Amino acid sequence: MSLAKLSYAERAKRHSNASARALLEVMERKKTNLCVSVDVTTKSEFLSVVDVVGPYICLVKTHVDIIEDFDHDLIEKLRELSVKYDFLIFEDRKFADIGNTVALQYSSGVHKIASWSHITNAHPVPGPSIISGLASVGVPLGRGLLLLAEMSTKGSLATGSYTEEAVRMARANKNFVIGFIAQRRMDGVGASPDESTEEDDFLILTPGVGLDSRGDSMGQQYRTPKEVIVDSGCDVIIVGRGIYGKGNNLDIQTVQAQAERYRTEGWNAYQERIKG
Ligand code: S5P
Repeated sequence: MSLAKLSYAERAKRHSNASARALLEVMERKKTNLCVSVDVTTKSEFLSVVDVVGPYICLVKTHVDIIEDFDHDLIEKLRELSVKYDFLIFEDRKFADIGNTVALQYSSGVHKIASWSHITNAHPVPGPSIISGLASVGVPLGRGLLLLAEMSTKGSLATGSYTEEAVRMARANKNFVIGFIAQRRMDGVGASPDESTEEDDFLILTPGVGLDSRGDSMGQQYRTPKEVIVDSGCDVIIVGRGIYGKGNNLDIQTVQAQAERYRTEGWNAYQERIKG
């Protein structure tokens, strides 16, 4: 049976990585495959968005380096909200350096990402050493890594053999690499004809999702939850501005209504996929 037909609950049992399992379990428990990307620049806006979208999401995606008044109290409050509303945390750090440097960037500095973020991501561009560098910090903490196998932007270079190589790197590191940031399922991608990939179960988290717009003026491209979940077989929809608008005039009631709307669209699409 194709993995895309299995329920999130069934897939949770196939994962030994604690973060992958926890994410699939929370998706099933809360009936949501919505991840909200909270790309706002102040602590108070950040916490008000998370507080209002909390009930509708499985995952909060952060860019902590854009928050002007970042401090560890913000992380404490985010952790409290993640317990209160039952969601996981994904710092979208997009690591891209040599193993030794990324291990330091992941564990140390102002943000100490590994200490609070269940999931993070990396560009495969440096090759497998980026995975071993990050794994030296993340594996002992039960963290999970996503590789950017594709991107949502116009003219992205992450295509063809680059994407295939990313999937091969993931297959060789399944204890830590739990899936991809990508635009479609990656089942069998880059495998040699005699290689069995049936045991693979990579999570596909997909940004570039919007119901009211097809893109922005800086190369972003949007598809609907149905296109992403049903047509392309992805697992989690990542939505930013579709939910909180431009961020400079947050209307909390609209944010809540949009989160509810995307949650419903994403979950209906998933049900159509597993039943269809
Ligand atoms: O290919 C990608 C990968 C990522 S992680 N395209 C993306 O847009 N992202 C991130 O998803 C991006 O950094 C941003 O935080 C979010 C999309 O935001 P939106 O406002 O366009 O929905």
